[in-house]
Amino acid sequence: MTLPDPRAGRALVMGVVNVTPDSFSDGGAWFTPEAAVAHGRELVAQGADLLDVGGESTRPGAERPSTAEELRRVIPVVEALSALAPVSVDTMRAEVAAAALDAGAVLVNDVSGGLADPEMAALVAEREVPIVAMHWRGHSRDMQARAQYDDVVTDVVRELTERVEALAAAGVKPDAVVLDPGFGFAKRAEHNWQLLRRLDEVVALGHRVVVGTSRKTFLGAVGRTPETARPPLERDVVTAATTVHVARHGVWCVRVHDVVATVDALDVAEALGGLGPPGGLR
Ligand code: PMM
Repeated sequence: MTLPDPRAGRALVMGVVNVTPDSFSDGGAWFTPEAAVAHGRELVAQGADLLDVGGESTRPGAERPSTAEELRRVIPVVEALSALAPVSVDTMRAEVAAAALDAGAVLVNDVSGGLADPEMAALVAEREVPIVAMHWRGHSRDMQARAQYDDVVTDVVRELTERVEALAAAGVKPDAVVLDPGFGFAKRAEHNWQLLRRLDEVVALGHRVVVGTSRKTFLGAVGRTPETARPPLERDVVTAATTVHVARHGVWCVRVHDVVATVDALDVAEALGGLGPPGGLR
């Protein structure tokens, strides 16, 4: 399996397969390997272009699993799903990424952009695979304390640029670096909205861009009071509304839980006309 190229004006759909007992968005529903593989198969049938398999929950406040536990969760699922679709591995650990690449993964999705594990950049360079470098300021346990910005978009663009430079210094080619502004990671609601409004400034860096707004807390809250905020499983319609927006601003890929709603949203975005072909950005 290789990573697909999107057709002009259409973002790719990355379906989320969380093999975790405690993800905020789908709370352990696919925790056994059998359930995770069945879920991945269903997402592909619904139109996912690639599958993102992760074994560490990054919800605010989450504790980390051990490396052995993360490997145990992720590797059998990567192996099985790689026969069906291109797979990315959602991990901050080089050891897990290496084992997942051996098991068939074609993309490393590191929410820390190489910051959490000093071995990650060298691994990705050596294996010549693309890496998603997300904007990140520290582990989930206490990340919301780091949601301090002068201007969130300017600060995220600067910190992502520093990641690109650090990865390049380790030998990762610039066109192998996919950027992600990191919605919900060390960000309060207003920061996430600013990043959505000014997404063009991230796209203008000239890299492929992934966006992961799916079921995030700020979408639960939009238009509601704290008492009436939507729970995670009721956030797919508001997520799809953001998908129309980001797809029209030239993102390469959206990372989502609800593939059916996302394909619908991308049909609308495509009919409206995107602002640039995602495939042409590299
Ligand atoms: N969000 C989560 C996990 N992995 N990866 C990328 N590239 N971007 C994201 O925004 C992102 C991610 C957390 O969400 P989940 O618990 O629903 O998987």
